[in-house]
Amino acid sequence: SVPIATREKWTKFGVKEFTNVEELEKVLINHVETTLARSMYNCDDLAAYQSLSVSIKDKLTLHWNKTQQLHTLKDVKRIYYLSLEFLMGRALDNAMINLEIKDLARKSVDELGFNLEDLIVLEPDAGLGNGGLGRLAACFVDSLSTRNYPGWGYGLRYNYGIFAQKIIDGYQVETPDYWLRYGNPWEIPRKEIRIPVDFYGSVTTETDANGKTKKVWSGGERVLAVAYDFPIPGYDTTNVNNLRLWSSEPTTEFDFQKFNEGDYSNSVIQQQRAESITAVLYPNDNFYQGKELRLKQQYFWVAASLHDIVRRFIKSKKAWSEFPDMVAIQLNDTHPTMAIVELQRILVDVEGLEWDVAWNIVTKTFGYTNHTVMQEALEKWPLDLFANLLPRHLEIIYDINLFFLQSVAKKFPEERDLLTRVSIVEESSPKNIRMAHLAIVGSHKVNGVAELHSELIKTTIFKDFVKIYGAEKFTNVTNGITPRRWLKQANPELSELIATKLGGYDYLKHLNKLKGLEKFIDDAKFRDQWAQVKQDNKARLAKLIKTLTNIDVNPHNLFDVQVKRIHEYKRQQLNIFGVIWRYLQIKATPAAERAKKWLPKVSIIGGKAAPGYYAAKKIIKLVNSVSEVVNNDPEIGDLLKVVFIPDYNVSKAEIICPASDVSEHISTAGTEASGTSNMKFVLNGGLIIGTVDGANVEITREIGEDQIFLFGNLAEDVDELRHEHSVGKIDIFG
Ligand code: 4GP
Repeated sequence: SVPIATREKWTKFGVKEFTNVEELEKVLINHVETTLARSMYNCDDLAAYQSLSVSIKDKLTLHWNKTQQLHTLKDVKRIYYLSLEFLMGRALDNAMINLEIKDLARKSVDELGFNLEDLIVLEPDAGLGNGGLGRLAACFVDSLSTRNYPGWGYGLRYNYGIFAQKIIDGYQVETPDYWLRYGNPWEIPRKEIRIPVDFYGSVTTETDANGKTKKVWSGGERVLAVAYDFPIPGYDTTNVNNLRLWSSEPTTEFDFQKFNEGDYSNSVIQQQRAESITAVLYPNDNFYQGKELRLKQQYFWVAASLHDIVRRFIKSKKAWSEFPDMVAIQLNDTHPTMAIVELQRILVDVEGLEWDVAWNIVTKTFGYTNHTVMQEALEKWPLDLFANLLPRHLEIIYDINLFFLQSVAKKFPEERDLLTRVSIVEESSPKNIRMAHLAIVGSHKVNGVAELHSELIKTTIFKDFVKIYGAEKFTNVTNGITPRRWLKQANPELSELIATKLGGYDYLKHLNKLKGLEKFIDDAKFRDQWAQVKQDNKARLAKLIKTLTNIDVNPHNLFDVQVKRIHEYKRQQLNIFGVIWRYLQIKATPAAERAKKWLPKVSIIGGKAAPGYYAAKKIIKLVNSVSEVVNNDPEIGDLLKVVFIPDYNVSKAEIICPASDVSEHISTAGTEASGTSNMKFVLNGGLIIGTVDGANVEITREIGEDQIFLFGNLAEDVDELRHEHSVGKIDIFG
């Protein structure tokens, strides 16, 4: 820090945050004229958006500084959420809402000649995630800040987020999402935080003066992890947490040998390889794809994050045994499982702790969240790939596995098959490292994401581990969503109406307060207002549909919505078969009776398919083909319309969720771990058509069975039914 004698000046001239319209106007103009080097003569909407964003980011940064100083001073335990995906969406509107300065900002930009709503929509979505898993991480960081937890997120700053989806001739076409094209006013580049991360190389054993042997990993390829911070504001608090995303850069060490050999361009190309690590997000949802670059991404991120976490701990000068009292690391799925191995490596190889002492610290530090029971999503890395990329880590995994299997053999001496089943190394050909097994063995708690799912993991994929560790290690933490984004921001009218009835916005932090609305059930005026809000939101969506697809839908007809990643298990095919059936039934009804018999309906489907997922892409094509036929059939008119919304993302979800009459959550029972859009739709006063799956179960318990349309088989019956189908016992066409 600066010399004590100078501090008076620092305090006196320290930046003051804006607190009123005029102060914000000054800050805005200042950023236009200096940061953006523009003026009143050439400030367009984009510049105004950027200037407003930087102005608000400045305010957040001041809060961020104070929060971090406070947490360091108080020496608090920190929770670190490691997630390869943060599907954040837009930041500006959310920041204004959480800081409760939206009206102030509106007035300021208005007085300077702009319209706030026009600026908000200029921000590209930060689409650094695929679907549920990534959006959950984004909701969690909002809640951690709002509830004043010292919580940091760690992820990757991909140059390209989830692809943009175009529909051409009914087919999905993927185009790159270069979301950083105009820079990103919401990030704080910390170019001075540069952490070296190594790959490949070899391991040697060294003996020190006392005869103690030590493993040394050296050689190979080195890249740098550079930090970019994203301040995460909480609602109704000045607590601002940090989301730290790593970007890969080449080291400045140049390969002089190559250079001297006259191979200058090749050595530059090699440096460029470093940048490719964080170039792009893998676009799979609920699916594992064993690419080396993906494993590199995982280790790069985990190594940089742990280095940061350990450095922060070391600064506190505490004993290593206190590490788990100061640090909790939550693994969002198995993607960050290498963190377990990396921490063990740091403690044993670098800090010189005994294996058992280190392992005790490691297992107390980590918790693992499972998000799916789908076999094709479980990560298994080929051993060869691992051995080549991370030779020392593989040795450590072998040791972890050895000690684990020894303990299992001791407890269950008669059960050799059990050892094969739970081993971290799968004895297949080629051999694989089972990341979920490693995550369970290295964590003190394992959780599922909804009641049913948390029960299922105990009886299916992790059954053997329940036998070994006991059921207490396996818990349930039902997913949630932030009501700030998904009600106040997405549906300002409804949120205001609720606030007038409940006497304020406290319910945005304590959703159970919504129960207070029950006493207005018979209040006719309130119900009319409620219905009017829904109507307005439907009109807003109808407008969006027109812009995106040129299809006219009547906002007075029933909106039936299914928006999520396209997946066979989520069963968009079931939905569209239902639409086809309805269409044929309408046509089979005598024209004069149609209007009486059929409720006019708009079927809305949206979602991305993984680029390599053939069946999912065919489903998209089918929906578009059905849409083409139905919407152009003059016999049908307004009775049925079918819409495929292209490029479904967070900002579109904010318009879609408030506008649904009914939404579909119809996965085969036992396959959707939780679902979170089901929560967004009910929170916005929509009804659900659903199967007894994921969080639908708990939603039903909250709202009552008569408030939800449940159908289909139960999870426990699905396997047998599937078997009966396969042996021809059930004739589906019978
Ligand atoms: C998703 C699950 O499919 C979804 O049910 C759950 O709500 C969400 O995680 C958050 O827990 N899983 C994935 C994935 O996105 O890639 O496994």
